[in-house]
Amino acid sequence: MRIAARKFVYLPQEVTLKKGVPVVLEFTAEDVVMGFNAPDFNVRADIVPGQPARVRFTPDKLGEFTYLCDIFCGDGHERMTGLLRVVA
Ligand SMILES: [Cu+2]
Repeated sequence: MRIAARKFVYLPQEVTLKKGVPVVLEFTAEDVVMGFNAPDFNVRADIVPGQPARVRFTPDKLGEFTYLCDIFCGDGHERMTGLLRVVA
């Protein structure tokens, strides 16, 4: 599953995952270094332009979980979030 990060959004902003099913999220950054941090699942990555970043994990709980950019990337940084929806 691919997610593009650019100032100051992730596209798509929401992804739906299945509980108990391993997933690989691949992030690309278009302009500057971004972060991906999903504290509910203990996963994070640096996303460097030109170098897709992959994170692997297995969602172990149901619900909606916000992730965020944890590398300051400019004026809209604080608003830069996305949603992981985990369904059965
Ligand atoms: Cu940022």
